[in-house]
Amino acid sequence: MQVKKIISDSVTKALSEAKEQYGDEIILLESREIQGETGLPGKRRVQVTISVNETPKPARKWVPPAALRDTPKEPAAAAEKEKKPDNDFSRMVTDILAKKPFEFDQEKKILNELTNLRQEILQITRQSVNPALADFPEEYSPVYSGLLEKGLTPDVAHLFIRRVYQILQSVKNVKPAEIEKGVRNEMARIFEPYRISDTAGSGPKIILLLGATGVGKSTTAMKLAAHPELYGKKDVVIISTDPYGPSEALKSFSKMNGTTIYEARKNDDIEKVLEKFSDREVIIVDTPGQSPFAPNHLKRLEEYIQILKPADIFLVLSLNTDLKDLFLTSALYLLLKPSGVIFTKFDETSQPGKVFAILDELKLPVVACSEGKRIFIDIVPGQIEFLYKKIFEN
Ligand SMILES: Nc1nc2c(ncn2[C@@H]2O[C@H](COP(=O)(O)OP(=O)(O)O)[C@@H](O)[C@H]2O)c(=O)[nH]1
Ligand SMILES: [Mg+2]
Repeated sequence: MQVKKIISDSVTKALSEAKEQYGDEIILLESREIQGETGLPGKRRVQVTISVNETPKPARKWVPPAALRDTPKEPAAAAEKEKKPDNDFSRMVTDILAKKPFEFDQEKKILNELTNLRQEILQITRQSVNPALADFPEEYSPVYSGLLEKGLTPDVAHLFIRRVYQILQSVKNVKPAEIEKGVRNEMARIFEPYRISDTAGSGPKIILLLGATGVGKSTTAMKLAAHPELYGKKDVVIISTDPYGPSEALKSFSKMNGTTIYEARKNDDIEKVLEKFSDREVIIVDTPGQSPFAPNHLKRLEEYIQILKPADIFLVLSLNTDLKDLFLTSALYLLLKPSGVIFTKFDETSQPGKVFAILDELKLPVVACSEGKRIFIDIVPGQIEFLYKKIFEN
């Protein structure tokens, strides 16, 4: 990414010029009025700072290393097997279960939860979209169908409607609004907002962000550091552990917001963090993007956890991900015992109701919900009202 500045008569004009020049992928980092740029006193001009995605270089065709080129060919079937990634998540979870020792109670509990989770995943996969409607009356069906359309899984939607029916069954001619109100109450029972604790006096509070590549961890780190109801009023340092160094977006955020960004690519650098920033209030550690299934990824993160002993570990989940993958990713990251969850990319899903299926499984409090790229705007602290809006209002 690169940072560019564009001057024009208005923010809208500057942004449309920017889009013309750099395409739709631009991110607005800052806008401000400037004076005197045209030499005409009093003429109002606006300068926008944007970050721009560099055009991706065309991928080079992969050529096997010389040493391998002349080796005799493997039988076709074996070669095919070698190539295929193991995507069978049931097998993957089984593998994790097999690898982890059952020595500690806590570990055991998590692994048992994983086993249950696996059953749940299988159930969801098998479930046809033909719900068992028989055990609530017809007038509940429109609300039930509405929930399915918004991405609630049939079992969670069914659970909500069943409970509402139990409460309202003595009411004659129950209105959709009453059913909806009941469903809202049920949603609030599953959705636990994370409470930001006071950090005063007890040394820096260390927060580690976990999540798959591209889910929005770095963006979330900035959003957490900027939002006044999250950590915006605290003295925050963001630790970038990305092997490629902090992104341009992080650097310009640092300039704009005054937040310190510290680069820690190796474990040695991580060890220095505690000493170097012992006087700060909050240290947000942005972990490197990698597939959660990559070998050693969890091990690496475990090392960070051992060194930093974070007070909080927040799992970042992007809602534009398929529900099965969300479950599987969450199952893996559960091994690192997260203490809260952050949902991103609400603006990129038509199925926000997925959140309830995940929360029903993870039982983690919601720290924040994110719905766009704009650091200072597109985040709200975990509040059920945000979900009500997404599900019941268009
Ligand atoms: N639409 C949308 N984009 C987001 C959101 N959060 C992050 N992004 C974008 O997703 C991309 C990857 O984000 P990044 O923070 O680098 O992900 P990371 O790999 O997890 O650190 C960037 O282009 C972000 O601007 C969000 O809530 N909505
Ligand atoms: Mg990142």
